[in-house]
Amino acid sequence: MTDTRERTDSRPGAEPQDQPAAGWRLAAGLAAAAAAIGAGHGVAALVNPNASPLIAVGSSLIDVAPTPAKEFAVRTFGTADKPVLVTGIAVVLLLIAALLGLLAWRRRPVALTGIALLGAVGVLAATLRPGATPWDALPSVAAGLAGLVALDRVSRIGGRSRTAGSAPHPSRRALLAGIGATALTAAVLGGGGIVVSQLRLAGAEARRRLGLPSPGSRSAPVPAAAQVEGNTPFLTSIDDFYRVDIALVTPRIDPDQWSLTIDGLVDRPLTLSYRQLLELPMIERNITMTCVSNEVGGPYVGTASWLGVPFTEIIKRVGVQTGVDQVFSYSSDQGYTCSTPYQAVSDGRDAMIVVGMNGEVLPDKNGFPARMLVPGLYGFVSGTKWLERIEFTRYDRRTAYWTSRGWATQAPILTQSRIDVPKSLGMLSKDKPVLAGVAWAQHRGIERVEIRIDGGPWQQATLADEAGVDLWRQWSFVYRGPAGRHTAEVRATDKSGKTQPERRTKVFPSGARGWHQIRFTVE
Ligand SMILES: Nc1nc2c(c(=O)[nH]1)N[C@H]1C(S)=C(S)[C@@H](COP(=O)(O)O)O[C@H]1N2
Ligand SMILES: [Mo]
Repeated sequence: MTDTRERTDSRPGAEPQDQPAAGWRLAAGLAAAAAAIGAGHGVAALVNPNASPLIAVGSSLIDVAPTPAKEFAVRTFGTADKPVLVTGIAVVLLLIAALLGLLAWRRRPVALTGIALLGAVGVLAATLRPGATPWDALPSVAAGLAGLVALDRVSRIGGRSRTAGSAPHPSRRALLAGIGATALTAAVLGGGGIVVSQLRLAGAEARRRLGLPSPGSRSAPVPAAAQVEGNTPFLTSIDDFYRVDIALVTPRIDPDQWSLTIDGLVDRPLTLSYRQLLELPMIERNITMTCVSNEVGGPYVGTASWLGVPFTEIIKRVGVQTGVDQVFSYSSDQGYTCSTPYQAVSDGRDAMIVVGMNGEVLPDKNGFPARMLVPGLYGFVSGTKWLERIEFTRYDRRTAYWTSRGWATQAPILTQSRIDVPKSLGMLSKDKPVLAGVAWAQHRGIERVEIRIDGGPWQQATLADEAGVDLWRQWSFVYRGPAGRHTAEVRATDKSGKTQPERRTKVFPSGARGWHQIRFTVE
C-alpha cells in the first residue's frame, strides 16, 4: 500500500493520484478564472472594451433576453440593471471555474476542456453581435488561453503518479506560490487594461474641450412660477437625469475619430466631422424626455436644456426625396438602431441633433458626441445616443432594434402624471399640507390635473405656469384632511382633451397607462 489518500479513491480502474484538499483545488479554479478575466480585460482595452468576455456575454444576453426579462431587470434594478447582470455572469463563471478546479487534478483533460468551452462562449458572444469584427474574438481567445495555462500549470503542482520516488505530499508552499502567481498575473493583466483605458479616456477628454458654439436661438427661460416650491426641480441636473440604454460599457468616443453620415433617399448625402457639425446653425431648447419603460409613477423622465442642429436644417441640406417615411438612425454601440417617423422630424417641432446638455458638452452617458432628440416621442424611437449615421428611408426597407423585438413602431409619449410630494408612505406636514408633482404630455401640453383623496370625488389641482408644450408641468393641491392614513391618486388631461385612462397597462409595447397612487399620513 502506498498512502491513505489513495485508498479513499474507490473508482474501479482509476489512476489514483494525489490531489490537494478541496480548498486548494477551488482556489486554483478561481485563480485560473481570475487570470482569464484579467487577460480578457487587458486585451479588450487594446482591441475593443465591449469585446471583454464578460461584457460580450452580457451584451449578447441583453440582445436575446425576452422582453419580459428586460422589463423585469429595468423595473427591479433600475439603472443598476447592468452591474447586476455583469456580476451575475461573473458569479456563474466563478462557480463553474471552482468546479473545474475541483476536477483539475484527477480529470485534467475534462477541466481544461471546460475552460476552453468557456473561452469559446466568449468568442461566440463577442463575434456574433451586430457590428462585431473578427478582432473582437481576441480578448476571449486570450482569456481562454490564460485560463488554460493557469489551470494546467497549477494542477500539476502536488499531483503525483504512483511511480515510486515522487514526493509523498503536495507541498502547500508550492501550491500557494502557483496560485499566488496566477492571481498576480490576473491583477497585472486586468490592471494594465484599466490603465490603458484610463489613458485613452484622458486623451479623448482633452479633445472634447473644443467648447460649444452659441445657439442662433436660445431657449425661452423657464418662468419662475413653473416651479412649485418643494417639488421636483423643473430642470433636471445632468447627474440626476435618468439613463436608459443597452450599452454595457458607456461608449467614450474620440471626436477626432468620429463622423456623422446622413444618407439614404436624399439628393446630397453628407458626412460631417465633429467640427463641421458644430459649425452648423444651432438652437437651444428646454425639452422633457421620457422612456417608454417608465412605470406609472416611475423615474425615467427628466427635463434639460438641449443644444443642437435642427432637423429641418439637415433635411434642407441633404434634400430628402419624396416617399421617405422613416428616419433610421445608427449608433456606435454595437448594432443599436432606431426608427423615427419622418413626419415627426419634419413637421416643425424642435427635433434636433444634440451636442450640448444644460450648457455643457453632451456627457458620455447621454450620447457624446451627438444624439437625436424629438419632442413628443419616447426615447427608443427618437433619442439615439452615440449617433453615427442617419438614413432617410422607408418602413418597408428597415426594421430597428426595438421594433424587431415587438415594441411599438409609432410611439408618442402617453399623458402621465406623478405625485412627488409627499413621497409614497410619507407624511403630509400640518403647516404645509400641500401635495405636489409633475404631469407631462409632450407636444400636446397639459390642460388639467386632478386629485382624488381616499377614492372620493376628483378635485382640480392648481397648475403651475406652463413653460411650453414640450415640457412637463408642475401642479399642487392643498389638503387639510383628518390626521391618519390616506390615499391620493392623480390623473391629467392633455390639451387635446384626453384624460389618462384608469386601467393600468404594462410598459410593453407602447408605454404604461393608469393613475399614479400613493399612501400617505396626515400629521
Ligand atoms: N445608442 C443608444 N441610444 C439610445 C438607447 C440605447 O440603448 N442605445 N436607448 C434609448 C432610450 S430607450 C431612451 S429612453 C433614451 C434615454 O436617454 P438618456 O439615457 O440620455 O436619458 O436614449 C435612447 N437612445
Ligand atoms: Mo426608453
